[in-house]
Amino acid sequence: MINALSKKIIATAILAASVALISAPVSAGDWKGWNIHGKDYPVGIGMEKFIELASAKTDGRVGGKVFHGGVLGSQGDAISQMQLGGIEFAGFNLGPLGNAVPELNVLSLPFIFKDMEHMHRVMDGETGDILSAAMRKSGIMALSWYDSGARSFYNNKGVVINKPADLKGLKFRVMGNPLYVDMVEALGGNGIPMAYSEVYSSLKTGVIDGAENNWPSFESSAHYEVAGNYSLSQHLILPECICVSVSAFDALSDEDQKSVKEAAVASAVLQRSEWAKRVEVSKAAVLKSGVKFNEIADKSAFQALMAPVYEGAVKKNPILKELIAGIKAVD
Ligand code: BDP
Repeated sequence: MINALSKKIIATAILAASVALISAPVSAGDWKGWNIHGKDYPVGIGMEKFIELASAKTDGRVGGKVFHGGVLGSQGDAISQMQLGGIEFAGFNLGPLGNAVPELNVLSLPFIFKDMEHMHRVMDGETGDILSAAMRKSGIMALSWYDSGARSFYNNKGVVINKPADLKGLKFRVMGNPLYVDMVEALGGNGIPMAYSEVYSSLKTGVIDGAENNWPSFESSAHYEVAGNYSLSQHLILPECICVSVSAFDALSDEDQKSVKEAAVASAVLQRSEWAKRVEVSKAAVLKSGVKFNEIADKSAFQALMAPVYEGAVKKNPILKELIAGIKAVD
């Protein structure tokens, strides 16, 4: 198994190699894909399907290999690599991508979506198109949206979270986006940004008291082995994407671009159904292991505390105001 340090060394070497390669664009038949999860995780299954279909539909003019398990580095590394031309496609979470594309931060506003179906309607509608267009400017484009469920808090202190005061004084790992630090602080806890690969050992050694994620990641990362309480706050419903590098995509013929887009859309249909199944499987496995789980009957106290997070985000990026209104206007 590759540890965090070797991953970092590999990522740095790959980043250096990518920079060296900028002047020599990769052939479209040799695309490199980044995935933080394992091959059998819904994102991995979707990405394999994407590249298989892309190859079939373009008679092999587009093709490549998915590097699973985060061996190409963290998402932050992978975003830079894609912008530099070292990675051509990826299954990115749109949360940390907000650092590169401010418009995407609208998705990281806690409780912005009512549920998964609402998120789908928004992402498959006008807001999704606006966000896609904004992403292109960063050199990264979304070809289709993947599911990543709803994120909830878990901890290793035996705390059953029912109200914001229950987070008081606890250190929760968050993904790399300052909005998440603001979110946890507004609830009374401490938000600690940290790479995904470091969370398991940090929970185990007590560097952090908890983290937040969906059922499948809570299970596949084995965090449930070292954090025995899961409280269903569902504070973030963050979509993911099949993203490609704009320069790699633009180098394709119109016909191949269309085929690659179709491959991504078809892979998303598969990924979403795999996702729904995996949620149930992961939840059952985690509960069977003895993790204590609680629903939170009334989330209004959590939601009320988010007002300053929204205000701060809009102040920093006024464009978010319109995007929030766009999402609220979708039923
Ligand atoms: C998972 C996402 C993955 C993130 C991870 C995290 O699928 O993209 O990197 O959470 O918490 O749910 O970092």
